[in-house]
Amino acid sequence: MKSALLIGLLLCGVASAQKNKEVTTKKNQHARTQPVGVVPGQLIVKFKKKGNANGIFKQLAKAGINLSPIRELGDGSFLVEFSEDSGLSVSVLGLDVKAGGSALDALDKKTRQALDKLNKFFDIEYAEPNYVFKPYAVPNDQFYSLQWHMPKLNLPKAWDYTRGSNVVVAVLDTGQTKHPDLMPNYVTGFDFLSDPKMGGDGNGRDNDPTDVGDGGTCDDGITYENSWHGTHVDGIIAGATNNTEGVSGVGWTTKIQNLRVLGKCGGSMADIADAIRWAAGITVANMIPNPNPAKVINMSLGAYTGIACPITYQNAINDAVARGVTVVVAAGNDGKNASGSSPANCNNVIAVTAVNLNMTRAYYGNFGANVTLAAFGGDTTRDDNNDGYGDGILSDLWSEDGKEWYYAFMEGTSMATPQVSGVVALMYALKPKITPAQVKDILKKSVTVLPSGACTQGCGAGLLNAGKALELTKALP
Ligand SMILES: [Ca+2]
Ligand SMILES: [Ca+2]
Ligand SMILES: [Ca+2]
Repeated sequence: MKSALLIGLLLCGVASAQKNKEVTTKKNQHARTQPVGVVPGQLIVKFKKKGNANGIFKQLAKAGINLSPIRELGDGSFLVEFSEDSGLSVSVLGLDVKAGGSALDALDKKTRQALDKLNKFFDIEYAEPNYVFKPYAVPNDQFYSLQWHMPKLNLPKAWDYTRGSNVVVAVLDTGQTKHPDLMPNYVTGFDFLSDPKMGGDGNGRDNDPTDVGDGGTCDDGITYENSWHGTHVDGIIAGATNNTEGVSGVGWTTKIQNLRVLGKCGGSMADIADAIRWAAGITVANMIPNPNPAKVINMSLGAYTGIACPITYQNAINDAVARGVTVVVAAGNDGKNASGSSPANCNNVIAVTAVNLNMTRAYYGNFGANVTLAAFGGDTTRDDNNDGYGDGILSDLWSEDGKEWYYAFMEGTSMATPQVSGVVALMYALKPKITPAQVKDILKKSVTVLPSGACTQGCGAGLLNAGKALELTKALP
């Protein structure tokens, strides 16, 4: 009998499972606006006296400030164009408004000086930039307001860059379900479980990645309930968004490829290694080629092995990364150093640990030098935001018997990892040629630094910052 390394789910439990119709329907947040830039080459100017605008434009020109009116606005001010020699220059996305600062502080020095000059001019009541206001893309999904992790990850800003463009994320997990808030974003997956006992679907590998449940009594003598773990992970990445139902995903049009590698009592590394390669579009023996190769692989799975990364894992991961695929893995829920947790301790991966709503390391989150960064895993025993629910991550789920779909808060590095995978998919959507090395570099550079003392044992570079990551991605050549 060959021994197989069994990989368990990094699942920390379900706190408050809610049935669809019974969840408190809080009002959605309204789209907020704030100045995010200015129209280049334009200002709004108001003169003190009405009726002599042409004369004042001429006087300004004599002083070296060439303004030409585009139109008069309703309050008697003028929208004007200025020529470059007037010393005014700003770009649309050039404003980096600091906390406590203003958009004016964020203008470049030359423009500030020119505005000051105009504002001191005797006949001018005021001159100001023509700000660009944009709605933060806030989706209309029913329970978006309970998804506290979304704004805290700066996702609305990321959605101003892209909401996805059909980038495929392969989710190596328990398989897919017919959850209505998820199905629109599926592409063809596969059932990689070669052991029919683990699969529970009467056969070995087949082309139906349906999650038939992973409950049962295992070698440890414990009887596990069906987890529907893959469904919850899928929803975090790409729950059908802006459809007025349920939750929102990190990517609005990101595609999910469910590769079923976890069944009853877990899944084997050999199956997982095959799934990693197939996801990346690499030929796998006795398998049809993947019709929709993925750019991102999400593995909210692992085990505390206490050993170095197994070679089988490392080789499969290396092959996928060599194909330009980014591999995102959970750091594990052992509350220990991730150096003993695989695949988090493999090279070439992005390993994700979990923090609470208050940005301190979650009690279960693995830590240490192998961790790349943190995202929100939450803690369902706390309610720091006083919304009446434990502070987990809200996503799609089913009742234990698989008969009723609903939405539920869960916690774990399993929930933090798909937040990173979802953002990585947005990065690929914006720059399809981005490399895994660039992805990792940008994720680390763009983090929100954790508060002092929040993770003394090491949560990597800090907390995932989606908006900043997309901004840096946009700036790539
Ligand atoms: Ca099967
Ligand atoms: Ca939805
Ligand atoms: Ca709460």
